[in-house]
Amino acid sequence: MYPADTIVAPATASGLGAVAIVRLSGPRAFAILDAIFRPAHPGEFAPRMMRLGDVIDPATGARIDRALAFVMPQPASLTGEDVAEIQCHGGQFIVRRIVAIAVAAGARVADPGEFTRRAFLNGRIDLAEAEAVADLVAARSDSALANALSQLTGALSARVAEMRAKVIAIRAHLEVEIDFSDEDIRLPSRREVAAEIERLLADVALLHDSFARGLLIREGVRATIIGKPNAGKSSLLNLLLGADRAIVTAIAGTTRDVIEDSVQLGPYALVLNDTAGVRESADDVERIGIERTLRSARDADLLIAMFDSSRPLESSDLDVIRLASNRPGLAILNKRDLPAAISAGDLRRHGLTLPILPFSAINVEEAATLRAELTRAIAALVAPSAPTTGDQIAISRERHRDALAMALEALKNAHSAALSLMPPEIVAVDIMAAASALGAITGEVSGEDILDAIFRDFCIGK
Ligand SMILES: Nc1nc2c(ncn2[C@@H]2O[C@H](COP(=O)(O)OP(=O)(O)OP(=O)(O)O)[C@@H](O)[C@H]2O)c(=O)[nH]1
Ligand SMILES: [Mg+2]
Repeated sequence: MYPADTIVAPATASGLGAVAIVRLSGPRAFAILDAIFRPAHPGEFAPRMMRLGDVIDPATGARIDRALAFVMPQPASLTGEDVAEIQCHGGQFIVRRIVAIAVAAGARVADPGEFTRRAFLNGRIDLAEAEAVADLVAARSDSALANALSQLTGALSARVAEMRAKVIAIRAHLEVEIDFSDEDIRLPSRREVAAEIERLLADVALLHDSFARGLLIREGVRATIIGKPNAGKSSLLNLLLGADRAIVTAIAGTTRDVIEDSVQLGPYALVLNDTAGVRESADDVERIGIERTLRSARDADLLIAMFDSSRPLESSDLDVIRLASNRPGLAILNKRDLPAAISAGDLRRHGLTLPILPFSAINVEEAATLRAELTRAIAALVAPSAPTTGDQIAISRERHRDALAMALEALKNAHSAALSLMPPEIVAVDIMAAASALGAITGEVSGEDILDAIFRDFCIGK
């Protein structure tokens, strides 16, 4: 266990704000609050009831701020310990002073993530829920928020617990076989056990495979705009951002470097990269730019391939078609306001497989169509691969993916052991390995090192 001392930290971000919160947790939280907070009105603190008063420095009696304070007694508190919070005015000097007098009164400044870690150690939340706290705070889109929130409120934990319960049930069947194999009772046949394991394998695999889309939801989808010089890539970026982010000129080769910015599309965060036009170039700067284009295109989750409909196809267009082959994305047949030199059919004939949107990047009114098409492309990428009956939760942490991979491995071993009529004890070993791999996700089994790694990513005060 951790040392039962009392910790203090600002719970709000540094910077100026109307209000800041200083939080105390531990056995001396209430005693320290009593020492540094003088209520304006007589009476006692009742749980979760705000009181007005003055924060004072007990050493000098000096008033530091007029503030509100409340207490949450253990065990039904944030951390499972006695918790006190002071809502003071949101100046950094005030916050630092209050933390300093709390320390002088016996508290210790909390380590990053220490409040959440204590909540975990006291059984207030499990490990997957604790991790979701960090994801929720870091969320940059509605989809990331929804996924983190459902994990925070236990959806992932419930799914994992359900799978673990099935593993334990299989283990119980094996126990029967171990204990009663000499007696004349009906035992579940090995085929039945193998079939049970198979169903479970499918469940675990589904959750394991949700990692790819969970990561896209959490981090945002990365899209790279590629096309020959002058196709209208930077115009498209600016249109999507609703701002003059990239330089647009009639000179081919205007953009030299990768320009990155983010935009919200429906519930998703899209990270857009505008790039240097793809072509053979003798210019050193442009060549380096084009190398960056290729790198960005390779790393992108989604490609936006742009073609200029007012000019005949060139070898650089064919390069773009090649870059886009077998990749998710959208093709834009731009400049449809000008007389057409090529059609969507021409692009198809040269092997383009992406959906094609005839477009004009200089027409603001077409932006809505583009947004809708891109949102559809992202949704296709982020949607669950198999239709699920339950919630559509997606894991987004490598730790969870690795634990599920271990569970899969163990279940596969158990499956083949069951079918090859190995002794039940041998099957049971693999089954229990699957159970503990699943348990690691919610923290049924976890070492200090794992906890250190998880809570290191938190900021102080969380
Ligand atoms: N008529 C018309 N002109 C367009 C359209 N889209 C872009 N342009 C013009 O085409 C020229 C090139 O546009 P950019 O957005 O700079 O093209 P780019 O692909 O970024 O070009 P590079 O950075 O050089 O690779 C500019 O003069 C734009 O105003 C369009 O839909 N219709
Ligand atoms: Mg450009």
